[in-house]
Amino acid sequence: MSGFDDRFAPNDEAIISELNLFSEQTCAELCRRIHSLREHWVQRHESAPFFTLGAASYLDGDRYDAARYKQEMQRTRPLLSEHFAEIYEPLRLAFAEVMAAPCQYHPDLALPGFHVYLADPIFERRMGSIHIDLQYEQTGADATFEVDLRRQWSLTLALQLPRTGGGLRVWPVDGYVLRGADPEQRAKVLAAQPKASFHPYRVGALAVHSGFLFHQIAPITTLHPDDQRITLQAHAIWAGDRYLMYW
Ligand SMILES: O=C(O)CCC(=O)C(=O)O
Ligand SMILES: [Fe+2]
Repeated sequence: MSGFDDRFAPNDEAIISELNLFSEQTCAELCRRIHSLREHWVQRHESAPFFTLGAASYLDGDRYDAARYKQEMQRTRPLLSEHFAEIYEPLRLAFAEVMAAPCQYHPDLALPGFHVYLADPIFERRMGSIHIDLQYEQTGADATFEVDLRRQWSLTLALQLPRTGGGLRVWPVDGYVLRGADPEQRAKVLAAQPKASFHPYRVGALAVHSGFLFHQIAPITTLHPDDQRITLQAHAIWAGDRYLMYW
């Protein structure tokens, strides 16, 4: 195998890799389009302005409701395909090229979609949990494909970032081996580790990581009233002879 897989195996020190994919102009246009579809956003926080556009296995998946991921996928797929057709092919092809392996979308898995955070003081404190990415287990597709759970990648492409920037906090702890541990034990291991490092995103660049190191969306340093954090979100998992790309 070549490319990313060699250099960014789980536990590798090189945590996040970056690939320039879209121009700032394209990203701005994509954000305008995302806003024009606002009636289709789903609010994911009880009060704060955190939304998604598209079906997300970690939010709509099996863990909550076996039918919801499918329903949300069916509701949003035509919308995403129609309005974002030009991003899915470049994303898939770029990933396939760096991985030197085929990659496909599949009708049983949701297309990559979007996280949208609008300005709110709460996001200076916290924007998301400390977690690892085990999304695939929530898709309900595990019976359909034979996948290698350990060979997966998490992809984020920033389309718009807060004025003070945005990115990911990453702890050098492989959470996969701790996935069965109780929260107390996990917290103990995390507390014993060095501080998280901060990995800034750049607008238009695709950030790729294994998803297995504990990570968390970095809070906004200083909020500005017009701040927005809009990202394209995807995961890829190895299915024997190709990667499946989904959300
Ligand atoms: O938005 C991001 O920067 C990453 C979000 C994330 O970690 C996830 O959705 O699993
Ligand atoms: Fe994640």
